[in-house]
Amino acid sequence: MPEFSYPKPLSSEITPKEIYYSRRKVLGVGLAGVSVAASGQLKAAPLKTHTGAFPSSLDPTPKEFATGYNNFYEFGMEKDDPVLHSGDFHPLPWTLEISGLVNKPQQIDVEELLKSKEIEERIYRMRCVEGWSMVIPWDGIPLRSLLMLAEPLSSARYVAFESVVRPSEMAGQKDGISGISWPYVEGLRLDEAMHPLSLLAVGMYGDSLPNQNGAPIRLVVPWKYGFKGIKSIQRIRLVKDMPSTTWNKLAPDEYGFYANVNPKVDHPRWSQATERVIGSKSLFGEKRQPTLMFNGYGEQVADLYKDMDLRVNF
Ligand SMILES: Nc1nc2c(c(=O)[nH]1)N[C@H]1C(S)=C(S)[C@@H](COP(=O)(O)O)O[C@H]1N2
Ligand SMILES: [Mo]
Repeated sequence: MPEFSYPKPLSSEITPKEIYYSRRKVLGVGLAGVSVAASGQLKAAPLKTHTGAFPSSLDPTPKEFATGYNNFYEFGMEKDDPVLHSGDFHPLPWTLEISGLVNKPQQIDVEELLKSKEIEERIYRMRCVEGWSMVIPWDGIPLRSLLMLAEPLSSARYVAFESVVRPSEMAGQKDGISGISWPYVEGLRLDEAMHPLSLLAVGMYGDSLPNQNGAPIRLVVPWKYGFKGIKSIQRIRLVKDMPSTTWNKLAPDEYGFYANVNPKVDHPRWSQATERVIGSKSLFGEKRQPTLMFNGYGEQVADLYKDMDLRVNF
């Protein structure tokens, strides 16, 4: 049992791809099998979505990759564990709590939120710290809209997020193998959380979120590594001090609080200069492309960090 595992660079990084895929049967025949086996749990419901403030011409990753190749350690540590083992998870009804340093604490009924006319589509790049990427069309509500409802106090400086704890429905919370102490927790500085790009997604590809992607509501912060995008959120608290975060607790020298995508700051065990494009094909197999500073969102977010040394605050 590994003491802690994440970004062990996954077997997919260290074994030749062909072997990895045939072993896990993630792709090809295996993937088709997965979608059939899992179709019972997807129960995707179409959402009313409109193109919002940030239209994009990026080409989305084929849906079967975005919903079949996942990190969601509550359901296991392999990329196909979430799609294979999240079928017993029941995301609705769901109450999202917003509390802490606010004037008006909120209990948000996510079933109601799913009917909201404010749901917009955001096609975002998604870069995992493990060195792979996708482009995902999310449907959601800007995080700032919900935070504003709660009216943060001036003493609030950070936002702390907590995922659900349900060992009876989440095998990875029962077996203890990952070494994570549940709930999975994440955090943002308040100005990052209020940035218009920060999204609470309730859907993807025009339908409600599949369990494996963080149903019924998850965070998406496109200029940061994927692990900041905490799934199946139950509680959001406005706080004074920097909250602790799951991967930072496990390996503080490898995963910082900020986790901004940065091709010039390598992970201690691998380079962050390029990324595997999941679901892509070239003559030579999967494509690799250069990783962009702030994952390509520098124009919108660089100002948030103008006085910071990004090597120290990685
Ligand atoms: N609760 C929870 N949230 C999580 C994770 C997790 O294991 N548990 N994994 C993170 C990581 S490492 C990534 S890359 C993204 C993956 O999101 P996706 O599977 O929807 O692509 O979810 C993040 N959110
Ligand atoms: Mo990740």
